[in-house]
Amino acid sequence: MFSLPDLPYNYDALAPYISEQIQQLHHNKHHQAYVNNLNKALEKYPEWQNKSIEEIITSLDKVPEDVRLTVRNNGGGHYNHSMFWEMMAPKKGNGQAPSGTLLDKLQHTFGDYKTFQEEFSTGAGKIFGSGWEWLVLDKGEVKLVSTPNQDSPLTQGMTPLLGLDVWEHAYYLQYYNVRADYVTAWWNIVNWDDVARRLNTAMR
Ligand code: MN3
Repeated sequence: MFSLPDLPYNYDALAPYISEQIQQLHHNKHHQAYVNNLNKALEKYPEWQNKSIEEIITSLDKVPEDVRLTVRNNGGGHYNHSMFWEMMAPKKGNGQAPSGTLLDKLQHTFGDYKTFQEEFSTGAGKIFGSGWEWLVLDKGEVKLVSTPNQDSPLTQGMTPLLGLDVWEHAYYLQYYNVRADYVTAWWNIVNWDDVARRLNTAMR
């Protein structure tokens, strides 16, 4: 059975960019609900309960049909949010920026870091309704993809390196309808060490 992972920092650690109130609700209510709904959906399928969430997300087509959509939405929600908490970190002194292999990859695809940031932000702004903007590793190169709802790039064989939740529950209490302000603020708390670690693991 799946359980809610602890946040790797305090609920107020990402303020002022993401408020404590949003973090409390997002983690304790929304993420917890995905975990609860996933466990409930798998209740009568014990052979699926012992699989890792990655195994489930990469083999949704084999999940029993009567719970497949529930597992796709709630398993995806659990997987995406478990990563999302790690992909953020309290802002350090002079901010953080990608370096090393990660920076090389970004420059190869986008030309420079600033262009990557602009294209990612534009992608996040264009998502209609609820979904995620992602930087992924696909066939050895980094690129941007958007997914609707709680779908994961992992299901399509790509490795998520950095993801931004643009569901209204992720920002509305603080930024109201202005998603662009949330996206701009979020860059301050991207955990580049975590992104680099995911890239290095995926390239092994
Ligand atoms: Mn969310």
